[in-house]
Amino acid sequence: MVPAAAAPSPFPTVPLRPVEVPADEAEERCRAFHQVMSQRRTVRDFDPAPLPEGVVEWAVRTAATAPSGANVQPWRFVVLTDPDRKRRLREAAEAEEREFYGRRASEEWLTALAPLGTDAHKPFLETAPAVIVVFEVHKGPNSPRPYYTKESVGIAVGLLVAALHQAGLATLTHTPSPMRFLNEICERPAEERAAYVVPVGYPAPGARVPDIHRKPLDEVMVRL
Ligand code: IYR
Repeated sequence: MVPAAAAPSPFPTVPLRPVEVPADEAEERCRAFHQVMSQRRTVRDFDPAPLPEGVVEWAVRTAATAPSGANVQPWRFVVLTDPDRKRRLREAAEAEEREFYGRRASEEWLTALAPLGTDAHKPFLETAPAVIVVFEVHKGPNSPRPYYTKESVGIAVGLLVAALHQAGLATLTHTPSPMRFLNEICERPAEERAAYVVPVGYPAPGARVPDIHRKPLDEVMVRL
């Protein structure tokens, strides 16, 4: 049977403009992208050198191409470069982290973190030339109700990190908790809730990272 044609949408549509890649080049394109992304590492030791012109803007534009629930695009990216604001951010984040490492974290959690070498000191919040604070935008006087907010913002941050990485920049997805203090530092209204703090910069010369590895494909993919 011939499937019935879909009813025309009463809302405006435009032709899709697909990225055209010959099928016999698709695997190579995926492999090349994987090669670049497999070099991404979370970095905690930044060079204070400023970022090249335009990089943050293009990376945020890329992040904002992410799919989002009902196309609400419930994100806001606050780029902090001012040393005084970064210092305030570091002080407030370190106060939260002292609570976390000193009291709130379970032994199990601290054991899981041990190979990463993290502690309550967050000098990278000042040394990185830029810190992008990513907010979820909830319903407010000027913003509609979002849907699948965490999923949407998570995908956007993935694209942000990928865009910066392929431009040669290092990032760290830092998640202080709770994050309410960020509204004041970033001058954002109550309906915006910080979800990620992403220091960005070149890695410090000689920076080292934990000797940890990614799971092989057969541990992460199931084919049925
Ligand atoms: N937010 C803390 C703790 C922390 C938690 C996880 I899960 C990590 O993968 C890394 C750190 C901190 O930033 O130190």
